Amino acid sequence: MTRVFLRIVAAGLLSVPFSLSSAAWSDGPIQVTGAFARAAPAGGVGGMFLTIVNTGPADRLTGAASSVAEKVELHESIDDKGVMKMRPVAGLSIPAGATVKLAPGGYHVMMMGLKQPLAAGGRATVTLTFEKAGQVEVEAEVVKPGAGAPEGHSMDHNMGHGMGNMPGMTPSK
Ligand SMILES: [Cu+2]
Repeated sequence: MTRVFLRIVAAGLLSVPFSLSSAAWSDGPIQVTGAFARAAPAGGVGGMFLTIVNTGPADRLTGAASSVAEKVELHESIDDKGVMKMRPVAGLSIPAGATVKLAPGGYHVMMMGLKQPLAAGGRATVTLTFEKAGQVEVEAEVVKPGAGAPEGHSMDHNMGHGMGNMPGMTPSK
């Protein structure tokens, strides 16, 4: 009796640090930080940007979904002879131990057919799907249209969709 009881207490104590140290988004090897989305009207499209930190084996981001949008796609912004365009990508590889940034001018999560406006100061939630890590929920802060990351995060560039010249743009891989 006593031994069993002690074992249960020990298990309880051991589980506490784990639950405390798990990040807000995921307790797996994939962590998402610095997520922000740009304000957009209902019916429109909204871009979301974030940083994926992979402490585990190589993985692949294969899709995204959100209750605030009809459809969510993974997009890549490309500079087509000086004109910024974007195109859907099937997935994004997340190498083992890598940090992958989805930032303005590069990859992003595109929320299409917004069911409600994304208002600056609000929040938007998407669920990312990874091949190995499964689903990771991300809550993003909504910033003004065309804005970069909220204060406290540093971003190299601050370009939106449909903007022309992007000197020194480096695709985020
Ligand atoms: Cu896009």
